[in-house]
This record gives sequence, C-alpha cells and structure tokens, in this order.
Amino acid sequence: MARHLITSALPYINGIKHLGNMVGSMLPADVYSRYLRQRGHDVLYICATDEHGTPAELAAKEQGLPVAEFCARAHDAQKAVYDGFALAFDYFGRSSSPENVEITQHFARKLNENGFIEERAIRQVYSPADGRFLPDRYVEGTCPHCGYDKARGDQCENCTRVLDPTDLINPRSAISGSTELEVRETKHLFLLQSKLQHEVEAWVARHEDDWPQLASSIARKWLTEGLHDRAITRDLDWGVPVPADTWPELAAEGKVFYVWFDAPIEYIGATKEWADQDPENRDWKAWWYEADDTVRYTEFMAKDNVPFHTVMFPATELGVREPWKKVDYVKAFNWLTYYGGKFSTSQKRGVFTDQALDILPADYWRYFLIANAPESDDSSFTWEHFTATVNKDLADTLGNFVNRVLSFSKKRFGEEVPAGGEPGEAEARLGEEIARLLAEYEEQMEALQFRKAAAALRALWSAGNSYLEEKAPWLEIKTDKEGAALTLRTAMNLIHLYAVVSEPLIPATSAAMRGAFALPDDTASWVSAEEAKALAAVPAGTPFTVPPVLFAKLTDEDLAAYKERFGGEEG
Ligand code: B3M
Ligand code: ZN
Repeated sequence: MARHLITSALPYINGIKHLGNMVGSMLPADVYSRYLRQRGHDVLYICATDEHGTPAELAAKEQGLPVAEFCARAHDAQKAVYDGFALAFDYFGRSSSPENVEITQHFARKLNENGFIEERAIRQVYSPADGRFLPDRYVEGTCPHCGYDKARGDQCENCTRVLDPTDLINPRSAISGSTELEVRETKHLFLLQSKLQHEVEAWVARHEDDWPQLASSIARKWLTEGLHDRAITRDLDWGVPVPADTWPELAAEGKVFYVWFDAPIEYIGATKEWADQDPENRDWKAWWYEADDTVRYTEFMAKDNVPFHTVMFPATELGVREPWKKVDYVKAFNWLTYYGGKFSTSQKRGVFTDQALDILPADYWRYFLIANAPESDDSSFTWEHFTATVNKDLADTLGNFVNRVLSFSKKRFGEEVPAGGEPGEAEARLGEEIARLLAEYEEQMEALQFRKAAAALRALWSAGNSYLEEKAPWLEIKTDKEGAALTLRTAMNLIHLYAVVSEPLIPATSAAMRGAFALPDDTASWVSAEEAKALAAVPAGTPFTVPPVLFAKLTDEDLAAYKERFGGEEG
C-alpha cells in the first residue's frame, strides 16, 4: 500500500475559524485521511496553526498579551474546536515551533548558498517613537482615494485599493499612534523567484494535467504573469529570526522571515514536531526527504492559497537543491458563502466552528459541509438548506432506518440478530446494488470528489430503505416469520456496513451504529465487494442494542432560532 502524506492549509492563529475555513481545508483532508487509513494505507495527516505575521502581533496587542502567550492560548483554543469536530490529525503543530525555526533557517541558508537570495535596500517607514521600522500594515492613515481614516499601509479595507504607506494622508504608527514618522533605507532579503521561473514552470507542467482545473488554472495564471523577486523578511518582533551566522546585520536589526516563507515549511516542521514526540519510532524525514517514489503528497486548501502552494513553496523547495518532497496533488476549494455573502467575524455574519458545536454535534456539520463542499463553484450556506438536509438525509434516511430496524426486531425477536430464512432474489438484488453503490462511493473518494462521494453514500443509505419498504417485515411477520427474520438480519448487516463506510464523514455516528452489535474483534477495516453482496458480516445470534436516535430532526422553531442568532438573509 502507498504512503500518503496529507496536509491542509494552516489556519491563522488569530480567532476561531468559521465553517467556510474548515470545509475548504481541514475537513475534506480529514475525510480523505480516514478513508485511506480504512483502506489500509499508511497515512500521515499534518496541520498546524500559522502563527507569524502581523495578524498575530496585532491580535495579541488587542488582548494585551505577549504574542507568544497569545499564540499558545489561541493554538489550544483552535485545537480544542478541531478535536470537537473529530479532525484526526496525526499532528497539529505550531509554525512558531523550534523545529520550524530550524528547518526554515536551513532552507534560507541553502537558498542563499545556491544564489537565490539577495540583500536589497528598500525605503521603509521608520517610527522613532516605536524604535523600529513599521511593516506596511502597521502604518495607518487616511486613504487618498476614499478618505477612510483607518486605512492601512498595505490596503484600504474600505475601498480595497492596494496602497503604499507613503500614499497615506496623515500617516501614524498603528502601534503607538505616533505621527512622527520618517522614511529610511533598510535592507531586506529577497527570494530571487525570477531565477527559478523556468524550473517552476517545468514542474507545474508535469502536474497541472492531473490537478483540478481550479488549481492548475491559478498556478498557470501566476506563472504567465511571471515570478517576481519578493522580500521574504519583515521588521516584526514575532517570527522566524534571520540567522545571524549568515546575515549578522539583519539579525542584529531583529528581522524575521515573512510569514508565507515559513508557513509552508511548517508542513515539514510539524512533521518533525510529530516525530520528536516519539523519536524511537517516528522518522519525519522518510515522509519528506528523497520520498518522491515512496510517498504521495496531497494538499488541501482554499483557492486564495493556491499560488503560494503551487508556485512560491515549490520554488523554495527547488531552490534549496535538496530532494524535499513536492506536492503531487493540490485539492483546491472555492468559497463557502453565508447566504451568498462572506462570512464575517466583525459583522457577526455566519457560523463559527465553536458556535456550530454549541448547537449540534459534529456529524451534522461534517456531513452537510462535505455534501455541499464548494468544489467546482462557491456554495452557499443557508439555514434552510442545512435543516432540510439534516432532516432528510441524516434523520430520515439513515437515522430512522437504523432505529426502526433494531427497535422492531428487538420487540418481535428479542435482543439477538434473528435466525431463520434463506436469502432469496430480493437479497441477491440488494447485494448487487450495494456492491455497485459502494464501488461508486470508493471511486469518488479516490478521485477526491467529495460532493459525489457524499451522494454515493446517501444512495447506499437509501437502498436500505427501499429494501425495507419492499420486504415490509412488519407485514411479512404476520404470514412468514422466517422471512421477516431474514429481512431484519439483512437490514442489520446493512447497518453494520453503513457504520464501516460512513466513518470518514460521520465518525461518531458510525461508532454508535457499529457499537450496536456485540461483534467480537470487529475492526474498522473496509467492506469488500463480496462482503457487500453477501451482507452476512453480522451473523444470527449476535447480541445487539438499540442506540439512541442518531439524529434529531430540526424543527421550524430551530430554524427560526438559528436565523435569529446568526443572521440569515440573502446577500
Ligand atoms: N494561513 C491561511 C489563509 O490564508 C494561511 C495558510 C497557510 S498554509 C501554509 O487564511
Ligand atoms: Zn480607500
């Protein structure tokens, strides 16, 4: 079996993320990782918090905390939420880890040795009151275009125009408020991406045909525009320090690497963090170094992150002239919108991951988000669609099937899977249908087509209901007790099969379904086509219990309450 390395885009440290952030990266990565593990592959799923850059410093300042303390708390807060969503990372690291500092500095030294880094002098705003150069976002002032008085030196969030700090009217330091600003010369390190253009183009050309259109078109667009040399250092207090052994002057000025330089390297850094937890048994380099023939690397991200992952990070990996694993497949997502508009923390629009778990268990969200993943286009979250999907697919099609089969059998045959009856034409037909639908589900999972995979899973659940309606054991039992026993035993085998194959999407519910049967040495291993046809994994006589109702139906009052609390109107 192949070894699968899986990473999802690192959530920025500041703030609890909304559902859209999760559905475009961590959640599908978790579903795919779970599926591959169940198919017997060796899987390593890595993620981490992206802790450097101005968002972290500004957020820490707002909370009056040292940035290191802020990040430690924020990392744990996010991790707790992802645990609540049963995101089964092998490791969820921190880009501020010593491992990432070590590897990022190594990459920078090698890029420098190979002639892909150059020191360049640029003119930058300096604040004597703060005793430091101010990164563009740290300069505030009035936008020359729209007059907004809190425009930042990199962009005006009011009219979205990209700015230079020197464009601002009455500029001031966003840290101290000082208006005594000067423009001074300072040196930064530039990554000479232009010198790597051809190599990156050749590498993308070898992959773009098997990437989804969204990923390959963005990568192609950026390459067509041409790779520009870009500054990879900043004047910030928080970040991976520029190593003094190579750049003593810049190190003495406290320069750190630009967040997007060290963040992708944290995929490697977090793998080392993972191995450092158990160095005897874990080999981080085997996943990343000289691993081209032994590891398949799949990345998950939203579309705005595609350029960094398909151009800048590969350029960095190519420039170090060492055999680091580059991505094989880029699964990029569009946006999940909220009633067609953007989720917004400041305007309190949308559902955030911690709030979601307050109101409903993770599986309600996991299923809905995957079944409506923004793959080929943006998709819109509405409470109407969410409640309808929960009620139809989860409560009725799956939950009700499980409950009525087990409750009826317990009532009429007791607490063991009933014996009697021989599988007939209906069971043979069902077995063929289940095997066919299972193959479709597997095909869509292997192709990372999550909406289609969820649709195939739903079709598997529906097939059980059709069988039950056709056989109607509640009528059958009046004239053919053995026949009714066969029907119920077959349906119970379907429940066990659903428990196994639904696990990637709804792990908690799958455990509840599987837990209903006292099957000795029941494993989470997958279901073969033969087992799907036979539907006999759960033999007569197996003790069973009736689990609590798997999914509560959501009422009109629930819907109204959600819309009231979270907002919910068009656009
Ligand atoms: N922290 C996520 C974002 O752009 C960014 C991804 C880093 S992946 C190396 O929201
Ligand atoms: Zn403006």
